[in-house]
Amino acid sequence: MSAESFYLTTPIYYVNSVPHLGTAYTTVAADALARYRRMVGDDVHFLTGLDEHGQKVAHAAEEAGMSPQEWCDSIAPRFVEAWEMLRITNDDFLRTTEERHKRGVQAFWQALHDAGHLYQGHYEGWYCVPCETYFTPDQVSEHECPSCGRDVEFIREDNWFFKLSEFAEPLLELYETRAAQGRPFIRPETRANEVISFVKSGLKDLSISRTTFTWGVPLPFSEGHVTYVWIDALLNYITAIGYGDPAKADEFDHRWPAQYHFVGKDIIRFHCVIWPAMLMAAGLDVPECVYAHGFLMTKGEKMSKSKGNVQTPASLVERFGVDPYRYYFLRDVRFGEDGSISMESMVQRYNGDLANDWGNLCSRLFNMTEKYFDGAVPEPPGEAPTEADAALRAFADALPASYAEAMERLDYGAALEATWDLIKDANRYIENEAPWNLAKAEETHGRLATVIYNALESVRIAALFCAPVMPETSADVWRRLSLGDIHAVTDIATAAAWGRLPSGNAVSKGDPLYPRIYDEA
Ligand code: ME8
Repeated sequence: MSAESFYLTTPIYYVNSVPHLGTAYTTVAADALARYRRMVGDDVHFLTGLDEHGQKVAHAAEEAGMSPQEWCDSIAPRFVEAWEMLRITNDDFLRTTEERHKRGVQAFWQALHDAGHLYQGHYEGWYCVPCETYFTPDQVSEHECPSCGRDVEFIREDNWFFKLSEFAEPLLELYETRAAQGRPFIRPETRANEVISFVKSGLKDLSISRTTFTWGVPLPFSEGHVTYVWIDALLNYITAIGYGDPAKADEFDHRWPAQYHFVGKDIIRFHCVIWPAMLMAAGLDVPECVYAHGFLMTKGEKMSKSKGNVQTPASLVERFGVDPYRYYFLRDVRFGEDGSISMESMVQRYNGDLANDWGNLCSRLFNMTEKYFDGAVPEPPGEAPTEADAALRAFADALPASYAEAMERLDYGAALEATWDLIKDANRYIENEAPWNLAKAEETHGRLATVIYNALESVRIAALFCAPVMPETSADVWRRLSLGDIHAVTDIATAAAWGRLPSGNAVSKGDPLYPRIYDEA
């Protein structure tokens, strides 16, 4: 295993409902990064999965008249299907009801128990089941959850507690040192302030077990206690790669710590406070970065299951296709910030960026190659490049570095914009060079070959950089140019070097990549 390990994760989603645009958003973003990192040669491990324990899931099962396990088994395939539909290339899919996970959770809490990080105590306070979160009396007014607004329950239980309060200083030091080293633990950095002030305000010890229901992983050292769902769920990031299994010690050492945990900003405290404290207590490294993106909003409101304003990814994929779906969310919403989504802007992006710019470039070029060169990539005669040739090539040459830099910042929008600079210049180039005029006279045929070659070469390179976000159409473009499997590329910068498109390759026209959508609403 010589390549660099690149381990990234999404949250594991609750199975109280089926996949929706919000959960798909995080998953698609992580997938685009995973695909890109494979294309730069990293040894990528991309994990997603399901959070199947806790009261919320138990309630959903009860309402459906099923056992919790039956309920989970009925919902899990919906996630698997949705991720397949969205061409998600996760390397693993963890369900917290799997033995490998339960074993790891028990090993972890046994270790913390043995090391003296836990004690038994009495918990009295509020609990929000939809958020699976404890709240103190001063955080709650009128029985309303301060996070989601729904009713909270008052619970009194004899529980086990984790001495979270002892980790305030080490956590603050972690945030500070990492920021000073230029590799912040919490990104985007604007979100760090919220976490820092929360930790500075003082941390309370955390109740880590529940005794009033049974749908969870039993604590190995105390009968009648199941682990609190969040501290069960967070552990998925290490149980999936072999924590707690001596036979997988090498895999664990190779993969951990993770490069990225992708999460939404709603669950930042769990990931930036509780999780690193748990890891520190166990003597394990903390992840490189927790990246908390913003919310997708529709008509000014957070899109959420509880607000009932969620749409299924399938309905949009049916209308637009899978690549345009992926493109829209990563191009139109600035990753890290909240973003409004609407059908209107999706149609606009589709018709403008995809049908007009990218799809049209491919169609007209493939057509002209067929018409003027019998459907084969022409051999350019090797004349000195004109200013326009040089300008087009400059866009292509600049792309690998600007794309890499944008992806380092997880600025998918900027990465796509850099790709569009090349696509737009290729369109401009064709307009200005007017191959249809060059085709009229014998003496301009050499120039015609150069122009078509350069434009096709731009298409080949643009498809490479579209591939992490739009895997299907990029692979299709490469197939039409008789090139190999775009998904097998492991050195994108070398693959993107100008002039690698072989002359003589058959070019097939095919159908338009993105047929225009006329109904604008
Ligand atoms: O919180 N916009 O699971 P969950 C953007 N099981 N992203 C959204 C979104 C929106 N409107 N709505 C949801 C859980 N998400 C726990 C996680 S991890 C150890 C346990 C995404 O099913 C976003 O990533 O409620 C958010 O953090 C996540 O779905 C919450 O998923």
